[in-house]
Amino acid sequence: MAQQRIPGGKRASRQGIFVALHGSLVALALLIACSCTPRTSMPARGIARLTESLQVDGSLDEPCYRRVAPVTDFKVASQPDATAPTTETWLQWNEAGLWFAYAAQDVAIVAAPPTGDEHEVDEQDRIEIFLWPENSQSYFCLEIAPDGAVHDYAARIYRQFDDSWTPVGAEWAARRTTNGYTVEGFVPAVALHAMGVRSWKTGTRLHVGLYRADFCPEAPEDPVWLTWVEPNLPKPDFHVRATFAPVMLAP
Ligand SMILES: [Ca+2]
Ligand SMILES: [Ca+2]
Repeated sequence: MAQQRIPGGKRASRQGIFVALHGSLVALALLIACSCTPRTSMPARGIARLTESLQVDGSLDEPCYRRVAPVTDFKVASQPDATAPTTETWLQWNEAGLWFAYAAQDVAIVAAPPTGDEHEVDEQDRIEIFLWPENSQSYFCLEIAPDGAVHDYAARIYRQFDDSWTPVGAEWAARRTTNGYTVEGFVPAVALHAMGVRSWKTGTRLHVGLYRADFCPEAPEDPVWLTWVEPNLPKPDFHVRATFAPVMLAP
């Protein structure tokens, strides 16, 4: 499998892992240091409290999407001079759980309806959200494509994947728009507790990775990988703790 597919899905080849491990001393140092939970040196970004009802239907027409500022500062992984395609991500919370949404501009969508093989998402445009609870050895990954195909899995450093994981009670929906696609999702508090989030209330901290893969039909082996936090690796790889950011549930 091509090394370009390293960041998201599980199909990292031995060759891909070899490339990541030998890319540079920086990469090696990062990987060796990745034995437990993420760094907390970065200031935690507040997750807004959701104050209205949301329908998880993929349509971002609720007022909160105009009121709450989305994350927009995505970077193209391992390409410091490249401009990322416009991507907006909203994170919100309430007692029920965590709510997330993406609006992705994409002029050439590569996607297919869901099938029984969640790894078909590996070759599709998709948004990705990874959740890493405090003091956890595991983190949890959702990858959602424009036509609703989903790959959900639990993971440990380094690239130990468990595809059997699924967040009980979670909801998500995706739809194509005039200039790309949107995804809306919800992870209930009971699923967050099952992941190891000990409390779900104002002040709770966790680590979040926000990503996107943008494929082009003409170059299916060479997607653009977007990340909220750029780990500055020689090749894109999102399964390292340096791509996670600390967040905190705001009052
Ligand atoms: Ca909605
Ligand atoms: Ca695309």
